[in-house]
Amino acid sequence: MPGINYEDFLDLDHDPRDSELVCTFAVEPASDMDLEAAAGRVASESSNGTWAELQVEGSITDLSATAFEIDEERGTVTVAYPDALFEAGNMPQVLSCIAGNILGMKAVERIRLLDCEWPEPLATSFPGPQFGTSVREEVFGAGDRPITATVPKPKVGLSTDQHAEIGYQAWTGGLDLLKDDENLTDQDFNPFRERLTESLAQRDRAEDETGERKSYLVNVTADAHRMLERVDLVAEHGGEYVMVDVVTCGWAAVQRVRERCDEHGLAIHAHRAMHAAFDRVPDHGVSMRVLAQITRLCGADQLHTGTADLGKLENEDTAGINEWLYGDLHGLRDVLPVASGGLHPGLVPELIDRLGTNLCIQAGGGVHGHPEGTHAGAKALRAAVDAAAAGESIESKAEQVPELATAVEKWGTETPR
Ligand code: CAP
Ligand code: MG
Repeated sequence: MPGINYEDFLDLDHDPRDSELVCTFAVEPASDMDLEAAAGRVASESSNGTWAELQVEGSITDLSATAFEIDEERGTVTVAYPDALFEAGNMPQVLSCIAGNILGMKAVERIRLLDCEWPEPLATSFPGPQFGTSVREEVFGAGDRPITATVPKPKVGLSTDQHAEIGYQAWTGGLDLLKDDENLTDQDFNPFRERLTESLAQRDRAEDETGERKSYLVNVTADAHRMLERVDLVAEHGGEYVMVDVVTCGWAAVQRVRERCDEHGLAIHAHRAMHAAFDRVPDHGVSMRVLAQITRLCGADQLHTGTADLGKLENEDTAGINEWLYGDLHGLRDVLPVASGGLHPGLVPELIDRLGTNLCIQAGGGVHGHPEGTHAGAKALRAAVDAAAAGESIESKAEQVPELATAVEKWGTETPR
């Protein structure tokens, strides 16, 4: 019977079973409570306990979580959850346990879900990515260089023809991927179906002219039913990818899209707009590390994880998250990290020094803001990536590629804000 005493959810001698999900929380207890008392409440409220005495007839399945590690110095609590608490393959239900009511409970002033260790039964109940980092080779034949992407700017407002023309200029300038921006979906000025067909037509033209593989990250973000219709359209018109704003869409919708993409063999590019609502305040919420884990389990192939603080947006441990995304997860495929946000050619050498080449590098303003326009901006970014991947200095490359010299002259190695 679930303990009505929070102490029933605390056992510092507990040794988690291999089948248990282990979650680490940063916890600041309420002023009238110590960390141990808060720990019992966190384990209780996130599994099967409550505050009131319960009169329950007969036996019930014991699904109680156990707070088994308390680190007073770090201010962390580690909790083990029995496998039977979770519905296999149901990410919303898992999050309703480990990132649900406890984030608002009065027993804590602040609480942040820092990290999860996913046990095999639960992890493998999710599909994971279909391609992961293999897209670099399987889709683009990019060898060991990072693949490159650009998003038309202004982020919304361009017509379909302007959008597709920018794509042509970027692809023929040497970039691999054209990406929709996170808030471009199906608006009157640039409808989804027309943008898809016109951009793919320009993609085909650019492939013919360059002899290189090119692709398009069209944003299918919408309600789940409409997203599936858009995924089908992408497949029908010969696309290789769909882009999903995974946080604003919700994990249930992401799981449905992943199933549909499996049927069509389409890769998923995950944009993380709204993640900062959960992960920016350092001592409360859900870490980007955990959001990346959820995204991998639900099956995205590529995920924005930041620029290791080189770009315009706040980042959390980009390199550490990327390492986790590459690492083994009970045989599930890995994920290709996407570095984006304020990047331009002058930042590429330092970016690759910090994050390596198993990466997608995306630049919007850093391509279209080039003094000679998109095509030159694309040439500059591609040249900077080729040089860094080959261990050549950007200065030496800039002597061969004048567009790169212009970009470096304009932006240097500054981080835009
Ligand atoms: C980048 C971007 C991306 C951000 C998302 C933007 O444009 O298109 O959405 O990179 O942030 O709208 O800002 P720029 P993150 O290249 O012009 O900055 O990658 O951190 O999720
Ligand atoms: Mg954007």
